[in-house]
Amino acid sequence: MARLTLTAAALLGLASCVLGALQDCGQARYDPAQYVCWNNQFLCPIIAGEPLSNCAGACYSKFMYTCVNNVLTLLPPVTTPFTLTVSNPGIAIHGKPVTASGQHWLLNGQTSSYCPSQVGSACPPGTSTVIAANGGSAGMSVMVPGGQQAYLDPYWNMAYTQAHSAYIPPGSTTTGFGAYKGGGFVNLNGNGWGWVACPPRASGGGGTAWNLVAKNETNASKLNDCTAVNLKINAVPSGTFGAWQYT
Ligand SMILES: *[C@@H]1O[C@H](CO)[C@@H](O)[C@H](O)[C@H]1NC(C)=O
Ligand SMILES: CC(=O)N[C@H]1CO[C@H](CO)[C@@H](O)[C@@H]1O
Repeated sequence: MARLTLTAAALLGLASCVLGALQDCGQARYDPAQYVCWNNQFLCPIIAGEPLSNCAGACYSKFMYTCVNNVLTLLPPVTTPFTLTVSNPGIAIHGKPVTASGQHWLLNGQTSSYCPSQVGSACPPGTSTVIAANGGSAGMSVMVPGGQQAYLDPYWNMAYTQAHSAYIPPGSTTTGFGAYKGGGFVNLNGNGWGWVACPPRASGGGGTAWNLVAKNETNASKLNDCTAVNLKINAVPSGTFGAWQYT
């Protein structure tokens, strides 16, 4: 009997503890770890660490939209080159840069670039990864003739072409990227599953760089150890080149 009573008390304690974590939003109860309540009326989910904003009852991401006179409005396209930083306050690489290396965009890595000796001091520093976007496509902001196009490779990692080559593997995706002024770099392919950051593998030769993958319906279940992130656009002046070429 004493034992039963204890168990009941423990269960009650547990129940009130779980309920205690919930909060009220008007008539609804919600978990503040997963939702934000606007005006004690509207619930919006927290996605990639961003509590979505509310525009007259519609939830939106500030990486893509703004709210003008209660109308949800797409941010304008960014017209200058930009760098990107990871945004998700819940993970260690929040605020760290997207870095070009090995013909891929990595997160929190070292930018890899090359400057031919005959160009020498005319080369940009090559230490930061500068990107440019236009009309749904994107490329590296480089001086090398022909440029370096950016694309989603067949595994939905962000990649870029080698200098002096236009080769892109079959099955890659070269369009469908949104780059929003004051917002983010968004993958509009595959129904908006967004970007994920995958931590370095212990067996992957060390290093602090995380991998960037575009999530979609097919690969979502294989990306369980990865965390949703936004890529924040940091505009740089028109005409800024990040490197002669990225390697
Ligand atoms: C999702 O990504 C995988 C690569 O990870 C790709 O093979 C597949 O075609 C993509 N699915 C869609 C619907 O685009
Ligand atoms: C079906 C498919 O291509 N799945 C891929 C999803 O993404 C992970 C991580 O990059 C790959 O390992 C899977 O092969």
